[in-house]
Amino acid sequence: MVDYVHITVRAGNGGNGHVSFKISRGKPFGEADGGSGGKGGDAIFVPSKDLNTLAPYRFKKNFEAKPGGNGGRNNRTGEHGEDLLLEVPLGTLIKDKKGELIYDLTKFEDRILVAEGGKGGRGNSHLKHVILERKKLGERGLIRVYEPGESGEEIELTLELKILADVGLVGLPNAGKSTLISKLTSAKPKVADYPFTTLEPGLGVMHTRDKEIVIADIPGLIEGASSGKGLGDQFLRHIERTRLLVHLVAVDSQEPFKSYEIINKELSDYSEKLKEIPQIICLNKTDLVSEERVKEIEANFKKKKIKVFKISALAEVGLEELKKNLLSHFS
Ligand SMILES: Nc1nc2c(ncn2[C@@H]2O[C@H](COP(=O)(O)OP(=O)(O)O)[C@@H](O)[C@H]2O)c(=O)[nH]1
Ligand SMILES: [Mg+2]
Repeated sequence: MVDYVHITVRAGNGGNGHVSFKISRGKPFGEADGGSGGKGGDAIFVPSKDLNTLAPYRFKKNFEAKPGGNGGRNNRTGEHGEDLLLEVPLGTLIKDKKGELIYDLTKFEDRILVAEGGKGGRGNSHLKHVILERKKLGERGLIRVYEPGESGEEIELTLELKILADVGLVGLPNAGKSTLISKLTSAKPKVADYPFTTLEPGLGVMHTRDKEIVIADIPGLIEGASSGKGLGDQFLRHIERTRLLVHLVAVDSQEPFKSYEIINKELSDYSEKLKEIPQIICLNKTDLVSEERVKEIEANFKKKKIKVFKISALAEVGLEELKKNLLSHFS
């Protein structure tokens, strides 16, 4: 998954000022009437609802806004160069070359200007004082003065994605995370009977009457993930900013409680922050084992004073109660 890139962004140059003269009676040399250049386009970051990786920046590394148009005769000002809109997922951190944070895009309304377009140069109609000055100094004939446009700003940036979700979905591969997110939200992730089907965090939005809750499915967590094993460590940073974790444990596994502990160890090994996020524990796939077995597993959790929800994501059993509890964390 692409969630860390270096790019160079350049704003547009300003347009050049124009030199022209309007000939009229009594003005044998004409009157300066060249317009000024337009401002170069700005480079602006905007969050996009359609992106959840930085993939658009994987191969293309240089981005440039349009230059301003040159001034024209008849005092015509050049066109404003088109701004460059750089679309990134919500939760993108924009950092400078040294790694200093410039901005953290956390709202869809955010508009972050990172490089400003160059000012247009003045045309000769705006430089009459210069022409006069030079005439006074004895210059004869047509005096052709104009200013070139200023260069647009250029900046080297690092983009780093830390997905912004309200809820993170964790659990060993095959626990049923993709299945659950597809039932709770309108997301349509790949579901398969083998680990590592999902190679990027899946995002889904759960709609309620008055809220939208974003859920991120964090794939690839296995033992050792926090120290780089498997793919999970790449995804762990994406749940650092969630307020709640839904932790799925498949009851048809050999030792469900151990699966639970493995994930928690990876979370706390990765960061103190992850350890502190409240969890809703779900025993999933209850349709696959006997009721006695489910009770037995539940008892293991109870011994440690851990409340569990019993669900079957696939058969959609227990999901309403889970939803209700989940929502209570956000009211
Ligand atoms: N019987 C049963 N199978 C399930 C349930 N939830 C998920 N599965 C199956 O378990 C496999 C792995 O599910 P998936 O959602 O891809 O797990 P993930 O790796 O955690 O994303 C798939 O074959 C799912 O159909 C469930 O509640 N009951
Ligand atoms: Mg999955």
